[in-house]
Amino acid sequence: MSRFTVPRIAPSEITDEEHFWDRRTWLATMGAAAGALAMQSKRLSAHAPTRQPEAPTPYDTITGYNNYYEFSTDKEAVRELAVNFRTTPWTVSVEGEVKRPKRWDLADLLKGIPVEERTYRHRCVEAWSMVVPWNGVSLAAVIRKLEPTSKAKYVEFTTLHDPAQMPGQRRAILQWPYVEGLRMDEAMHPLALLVTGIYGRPVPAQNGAPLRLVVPWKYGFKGGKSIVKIRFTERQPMTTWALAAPDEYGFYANVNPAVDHPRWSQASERIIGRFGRKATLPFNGYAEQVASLYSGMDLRVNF
Ligand SMILES: Nc1nc2c(c(=O)[nH]1)N[C@H]1C(S)=C(S)[C@@H](COP(=O)(O)O)O[C@H]1N2
Ligand SMILES: [Mo]
Repeated sequence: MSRFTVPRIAPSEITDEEHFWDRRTWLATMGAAAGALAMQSKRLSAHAPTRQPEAPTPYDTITGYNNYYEFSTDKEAVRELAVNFRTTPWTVSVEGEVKRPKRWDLADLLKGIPVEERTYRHRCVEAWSMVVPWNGVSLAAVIRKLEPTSKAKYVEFTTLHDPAQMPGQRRAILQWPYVEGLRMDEAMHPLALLVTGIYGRPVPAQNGAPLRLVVPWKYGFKGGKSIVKIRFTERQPMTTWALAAPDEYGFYANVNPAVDHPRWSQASERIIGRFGRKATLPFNGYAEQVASLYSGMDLRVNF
C-alpha cells in the first residue's frame, strides 16, 4: 500500500503562528462569498468583513487541549497518549447510498481536491472556544467525487476503533466506535471541511489525524476525528453523543446561545489561551451563511 503523505503547502509558505496574522486575511467569515473561499482569497481580501478578526489560538494550545475520548477524557493528557498513533497506511471505507462503494486509500480519496486554508472559530459544547487555522478539503467536493445516490439524505462519519492504540477505548465511556453525522445539505455546505492540517502542518493525532470533520457552526463534537468510514444513508444516523445523552447532545448541535445545555449556560464562552469570556453568537458567528439551512425548524426542539 502506498505511503500516504498529507498534502501540504510549500515549506516557503509555512509561517509560524507569530507571523501568521501579518500574511493572511480572515477567511472564516466571508459572508455570501463563502463558497468561493480559497481560490479567490486574494481578491476577496479587498472585501474583508467589517467584524474584528480574532487572532488564531497558538499552535501549542490547539494541540495540547483536546477532547478525544478514545485516548483520554483528560484534555491535557491526550497529546502525550497519542504520540505513537499510526496514520499510515490509512483507508476510508465509503458505504451505503453511493454509486460505487469502495475502500479508498486516503491519498486517492483526496486526490484532485485542492487543500485550502480556513481559519474558523471552534466552539465546544463545554462553553470554551478557540480560533483554528485549519487546512483541509471541502467536504462537498469529496461528496461530489463519491457520487451519492438520490436516496442519500444523511452522511455518517466513523472514527477508527483500535483499543490497542487508543487506551480510552478499553473502557466503555462511550459506545465505540465514535460516530457523527450530518444531513446532506449541511454536509454540502461550503464551510464544511475534511481537515488534514493545522497551521500548514499535518494535523496531529490528538486533533484527529489523518482526516477529521470540521463543521464550524456546530458544537465541536460534530467534528469526528480519525475517520475510517463515510456512509451515506436514507435515515438519520444514530450518533455517539446523542446515544450517550440524548437530552444533552442533539443530532443538530448548532451553536445556539439561546438554548442552554441542561447543566450549564451556552450564552458565553471562555476563550482558551486568553483571559475572560465572550458572548456566544448564533451558529457560532456563521448565521449569515448557514441559518437558511434550518428555516422552518424549531431549533429548541432540534438542538
Ligand atoms: N473520535 C472523536 N472525535 C471527537 C471527539 C472524541 O472524543 N472522539 N471529541 C469531539 C469534541 S467534544 C470536540 S470539542 C472536538 C475537539 O477537537 P480538537 O481537539 O481538535 O479541538 O473533537 C470532537 N471529535
Ligand atoms: Mo466538545
